[in-house]
Amino acid sequence: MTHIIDLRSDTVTRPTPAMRAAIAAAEVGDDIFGEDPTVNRLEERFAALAGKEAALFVSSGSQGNQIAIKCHTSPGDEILCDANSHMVHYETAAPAAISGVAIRGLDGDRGVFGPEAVAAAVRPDNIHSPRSRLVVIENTHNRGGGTIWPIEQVAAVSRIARERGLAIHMDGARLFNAVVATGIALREWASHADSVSVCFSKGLGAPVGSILAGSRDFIARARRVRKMLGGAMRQAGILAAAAEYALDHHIERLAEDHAHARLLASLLAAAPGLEVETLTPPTNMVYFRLRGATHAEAEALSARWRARGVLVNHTGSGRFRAVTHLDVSHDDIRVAARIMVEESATMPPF
Ligand code: TLP
Repeated sequence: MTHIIDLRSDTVTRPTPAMRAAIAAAEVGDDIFGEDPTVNRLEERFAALAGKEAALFVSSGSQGNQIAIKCHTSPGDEILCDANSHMVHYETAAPAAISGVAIRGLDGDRGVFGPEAVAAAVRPDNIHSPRSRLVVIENTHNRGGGTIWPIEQVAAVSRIARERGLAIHMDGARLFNAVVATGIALREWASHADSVSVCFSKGLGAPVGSILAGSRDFIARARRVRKMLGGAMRQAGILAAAAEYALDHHIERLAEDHAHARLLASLLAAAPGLEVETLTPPTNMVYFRLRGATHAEAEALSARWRARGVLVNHTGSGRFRAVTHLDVSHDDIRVAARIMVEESATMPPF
């Protein structure tokens, strides 16, 4: 059987035997009664790590973002975020559907925008305008290339947002990748935001779950919204145990994923037909294109890779994303790169 090397996302990891043992041993209770000791411990621990008063375990990164938006806004408000954000492209227009808010997409540089963009986008207090209410920072930035926001830029955006009376939410689905790559602590990143969400089910290798942190009052409201969305769970400790295991064992190793991404970028850059966007990817994502190819041609190449056991995400219009994670080894990266380069060489020049 072909050995599959799955680079479509860091969401594809499966729990390790040790993580499964932690899941099996988890002490549980009914979390809607507030009686799951493992969930309670995870929430307290994460709140402390993030320097916030409280935290809430949620089912997914999207749910964490949407709960945050609903708690920070009222219908008719507007939120500001980079135009290439996850919540713009991949959350099914949930801000409009769930919170009744509009999104104003800012023109960031690989997902990063500055205080001047926020200042220019904040609406005047005028009965014609939506009320600008929330700024969302995605860090690391997915479609931007796994980009890490410079911490000074986070601080500057946060400062202007607060001056203008806007709240700040950080979509930190992969914030631990930024922590490991920069050495800047989670609480420092989070200090510039009113709420922060982090995923356990991506590079950290847990099967399910994300967490949202903020003030005590914010999290009390978030708990109600989570219930409204059908996201309150019962013996969720079996999932929280995996998340706790990930906090204990899978953070430092993200550095390996980053090294693998750099290796992959350098190997792919050697192929004449492939155009790698960043030779030194900042975290665990490599974005590249098949030079001059149409969407259909890129799909054809992706099918050839798949036939040889290498799965890569074609994000559209000839742009590919390969993501490194816990389930791909150094050798896998070398094998995958060789197959990708060989197959791309069989494509006609476009
Ligand atoms: N991203 C997924 C896909 O949805 C694209 C991926 O494979 O990268 N914020 C960011 C920045 C994300 O990248 C994602 C997931 C989420 C939020 C949502 O997390 P989930 O999938 O748990 O809802």
